[in-house]
Amino acid sequence: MAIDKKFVDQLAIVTSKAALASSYLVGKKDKIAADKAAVDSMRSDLNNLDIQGQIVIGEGELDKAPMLYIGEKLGSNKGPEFDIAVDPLEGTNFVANNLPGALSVITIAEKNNLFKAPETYMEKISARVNESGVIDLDFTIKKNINNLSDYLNKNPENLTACILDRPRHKEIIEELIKLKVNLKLITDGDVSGALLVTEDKYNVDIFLGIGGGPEGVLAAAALDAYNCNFQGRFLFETDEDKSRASDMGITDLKRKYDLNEIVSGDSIFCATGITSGDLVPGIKIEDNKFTSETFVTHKSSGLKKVIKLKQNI
Ligand code: VTB
Repeated sequence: MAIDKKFVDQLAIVTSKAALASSYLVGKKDKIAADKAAVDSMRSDLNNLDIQGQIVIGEGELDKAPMLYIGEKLGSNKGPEFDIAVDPLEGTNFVANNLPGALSVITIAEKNNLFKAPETYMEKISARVNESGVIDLDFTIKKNINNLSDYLNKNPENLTACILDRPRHKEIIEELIKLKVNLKLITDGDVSGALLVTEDKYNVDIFLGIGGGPEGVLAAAALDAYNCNFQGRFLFETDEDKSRASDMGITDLKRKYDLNEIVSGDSIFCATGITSGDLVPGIKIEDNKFTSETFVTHKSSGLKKVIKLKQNI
């Protein structure tokens, strides 16, 4: 069943207000306070919606996170049942250090349609490709680039790959340089990184590398609305990761998931800019009003746009 479009506007207000709350802490060098401001705002606003929501991706387990913990029920307990994934402040470093690209993010899907991702790393790949077999986590970097180059009818020299700038990506980055692919190295924020493949204007053809698993699930819903390809494979390294995975019912720890195994059915994605970044501009405050810009998608209605709102503080 389709999710009512009214929730797009309601959720864009929720992420806008969380972004505003966090924006007061831009440049204060305090990641925890910036995150807490966004979490508190998001939680109280989600509780005011007429939904029966449950957090499937949040701030962690109950013993570690007092709010927006996995399993927490949200909403007035009237209305449709939703799985909710949140990253109230995606890019805590960006807010703490007053750098571009911080977002406040929510994804919702109908109950039991969002993957309950553990908080581990995930190997990811995405591109604006509408058929399978072009990009694949099991292909070499060379094969992915050559396939994409054929598919998009662009030489590798004219392709741009976005990847988190981390030592763990040394080999991938060296291979991309060898293939003459242009790099877009990001210091953080791979929800935005993955979404830069959605439109030509962002000038990114492929996103790849290892980032957070929860961030992968959040981005998957928006990529689904754009009919982009995405694959993710969780990396369970420690014994604790492995036992958490089995508690969540994951038996094959090396399994590669396609987009529609991560998010299925209808979904809504909202990401409001806190500091201005590639995807959306940040919060602007003037007198007693604030302006927010939110990247939204709604799978069933085909909605994909940036919603600009001016609200009273
Ligand atoms: C990843 C990425 C996020 O933090 O989780 C990253 O998905 C942490 O990676 O978007 P490292 O452990 O390598 O620093 C973000 O960049 C921001 O939360």
